[in-house]
Amino acid sequence: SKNETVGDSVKYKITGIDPGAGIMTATEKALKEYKLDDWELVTGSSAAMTAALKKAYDKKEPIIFTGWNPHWMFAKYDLKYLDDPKGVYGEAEEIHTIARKGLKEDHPNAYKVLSQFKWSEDDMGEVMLDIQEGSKPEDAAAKWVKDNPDKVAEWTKGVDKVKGEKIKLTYVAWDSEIASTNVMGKVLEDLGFKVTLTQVEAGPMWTAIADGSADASLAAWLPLTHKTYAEKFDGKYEDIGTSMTGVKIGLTVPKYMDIDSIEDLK
Ligand code: PBE
Repeated sequence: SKNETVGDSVKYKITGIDPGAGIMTATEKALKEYKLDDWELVTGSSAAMTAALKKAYDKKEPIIFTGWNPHWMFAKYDLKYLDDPKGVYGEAEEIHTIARKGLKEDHPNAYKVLSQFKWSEDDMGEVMLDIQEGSKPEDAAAKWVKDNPDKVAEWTKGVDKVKGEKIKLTYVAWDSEIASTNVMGKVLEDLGFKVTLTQVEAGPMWTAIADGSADASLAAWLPLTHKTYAEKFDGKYEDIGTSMTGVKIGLTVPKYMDIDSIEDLK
């Protein structure tokens, strides 16, 4: 109806993802700082969130959700971030590669590739879209690696092949990290490593790097998104490279919604 508020139209719910994600912590903080006391952040998963987005979008219904880029959803739908005048979601974020202590000594060649890993939002977007359109993550990754020998050559510069050294990468089932982790897995495999990709929640992912049960993760978003984890495990992991800059998290809505700022949710 005409007098219906945005809150009424979405039942005061923000569609979230897995509870360990940094964007969930940031959103709880946003609800406090913007005094959105009536609002609830609903926990779920990346897959459930994008399914809810598709459902709403197809009917032009309102939805407010925890978005980030790089993500294929911005290629597929017309979306916008809500302005965040209080800066709760930080400025430009970066994706970092973190490793367990001792990786450099134990697996110098893996360490070198991981620390040289760097790609663009468009690169990652190709892999993500391919997966979204139905390819298996490992197939999409293999295709990208085959189609991008120059990039792979930069990451593997000065790296020697090995014979069956075991490397364990850990990640969370975020679309962006499914893409990056599978690509790196393929690159390491091509170098002769026996690679295991272990999918866990964000807390266990950071814990595995800190206690050495996993070798590396490409899924650390800093400085803000994973600040709590970085502080908790300070001194127990190594930050060995930045794979992407200028990434972002924030509350996101379809462009057909008539709001522009988190303050409009009041
Ligand atoms: N994300 C994707 C993660 C980091 C990568 C933005 C959903 C998070 O919020 O922790």
